[in-house]
Amino acid sequence: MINIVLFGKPGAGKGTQAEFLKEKYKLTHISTGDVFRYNLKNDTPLGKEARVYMDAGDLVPDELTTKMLIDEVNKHPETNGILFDGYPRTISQAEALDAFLPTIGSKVAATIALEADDEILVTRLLERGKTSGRIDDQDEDKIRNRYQEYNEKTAPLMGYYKEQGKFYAVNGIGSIQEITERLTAVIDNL
Ligand code: B4P
Repeated sequence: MINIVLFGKPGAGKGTQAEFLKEKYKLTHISTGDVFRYNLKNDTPLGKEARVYMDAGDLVPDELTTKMLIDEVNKHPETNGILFDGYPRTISQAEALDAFLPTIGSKVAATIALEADDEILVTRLLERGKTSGRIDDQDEDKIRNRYQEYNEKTAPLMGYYKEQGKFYAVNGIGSIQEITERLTAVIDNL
């Protein structure tokens, strides 16, 4: 199993790139944002709990997110590997993943960050907000709050994975295809 964590600020292109990488490497793509949005749409108990955080641009509490993530991974026992998109987003989530994966005989192979400037990303998200229907993409204050959450809670993960010798960064600005090529160059050398 080769497990890859796609890392980056909101709107960095994790979901966009995951669509290509999952095909190329035959990986199971798990986007915590997508799983939450599915639950929101279907008004499940999990969706009801997550909605208030997501709509405000806050992170959903770790315990709820990690339980959901583990349930998703356990749905794919035969997989070649998992492409984690949007998880972990806190040190506590990273520790939970490092505790869980060995229980299924696995580990994180690499964490790859898509790097991009905040101002470009805010513009991307506002643009997506015109058509996505996502409340968290439609209001600049909520978008800025997502960057604050990232800086406080998610950015420290870079140090966490650097200490493990598993951190790689690629330039997230360019055409979608150029960025896919940068990511595959990293994965092919793992
Ligand atoms: P996510 O769904 O993970 O969303 P994201 O940060 O918006 O996006 P991503 O980086 O995947 O960007 P995308 O490819 O779509 O999270 C949403 C919320 O869910 C969080 O705020 C939180 O509340 C909750 N949540 C999720 N995971 C959690 C966790 N682990 N813990 C706690 N809470 C959690 O790209 C964005 C836009 O840019 C698109 O419109 C795309 O078309 C465009 N784009 C992409 N690449 C481009 C390029 N190269 N050039 C130009 N535009 C590009």
